[in-house]
Amino acid sequence: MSNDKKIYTTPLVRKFARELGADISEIKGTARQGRITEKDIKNYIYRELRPSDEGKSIKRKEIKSEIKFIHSDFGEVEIKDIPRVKKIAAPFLNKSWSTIPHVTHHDEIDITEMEDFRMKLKDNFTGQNIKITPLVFIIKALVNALKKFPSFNSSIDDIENGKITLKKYFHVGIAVDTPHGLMVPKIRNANQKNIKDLSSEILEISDKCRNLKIDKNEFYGGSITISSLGGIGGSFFTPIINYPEVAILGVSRSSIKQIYLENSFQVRTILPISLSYDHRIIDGAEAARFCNELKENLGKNFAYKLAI
Ligand code: CAO
Repeated sequence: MSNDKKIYTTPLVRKFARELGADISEIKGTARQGRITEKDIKNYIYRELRPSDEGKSIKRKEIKSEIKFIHSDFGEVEIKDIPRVKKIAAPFLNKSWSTIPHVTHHDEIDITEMEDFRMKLKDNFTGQNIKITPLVFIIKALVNALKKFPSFNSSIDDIENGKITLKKYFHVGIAVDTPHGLMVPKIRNANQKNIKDLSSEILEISDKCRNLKIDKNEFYGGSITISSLGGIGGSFFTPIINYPEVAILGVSRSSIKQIYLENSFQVRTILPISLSYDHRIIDGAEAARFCNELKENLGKNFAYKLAI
């Protein structure tokens, strides 16, 4: 207790503070002449002893270095409900972030030829230009890479028994931004679909998500997830693995850059990617090789083959 501050209160309130383990010298009284009331003690406890995740109290000392104020102490605030979808997703994100040792590998892919090809795509019947986003090619490239690197298409939810589940299917999750929050429906058997099918399926599932028409079973049973911010912007980020998957591919917005290639500067279209992976099962070298494979699959020689 500090000696240089006179404390005005009743013995009963002092006892109340002692019982709750509150240091009365730290409490600001709100009654006349700064007198401390029982309500001041309660408010102080409310601020200092916030419930933990399990609903139990954390000891005051443990959180002393954390929040020492409430936001409304500093000005007007508004308390709103967190959207339902975000509330549902929160424990999954928590589990992933707190239990998976994430590493994110960043890389850049030269997609100049792929983009030329994509811009020239025409409908076979009408001859009209068709609009297919880079994401569709990325799905194709990713599936090809998964075939070569099966550990990226796995789950290790039975780690205690030392077991890994390798999936023989290719169900690619697509993170969809909706007004209700992020949703991750799956494109089932992406290996069996051509770019046109994939393109219309992305439109269909993202539309269903945005209109809350998607079946919740579509959120389960994935191989790997793509989180594409390419339509929005940015270069490089650290996507959180969609548990129980072991990797997620973050895609940012491509840009035109001058690159030194074959003894000269050339203008190329460069796609930034960020691959987060579970370091318990995937090593850094494997992640780098996986990204090299993606580069091959989206690079000069592969765009045409993948499109078929
Ligand atoms: N680089 C440059 N341009 C890109 C691009 C990229 N990597 N990816 C898409 N684009 C372009 C598209 O070609 C399209 O261009 P036009 O308007 O000229 O035709 C435009 O950006 C918009 O594309 P899109 O976002 O509508 O379509 P998509 O197939 O790329 O993505 C979907 C579909 C569902 C993934 C997307 O709408 C979406 O929701 N993205 C957000 C995902 C997200 O929030 N991730 C973060 C998760 S972690 O919190």
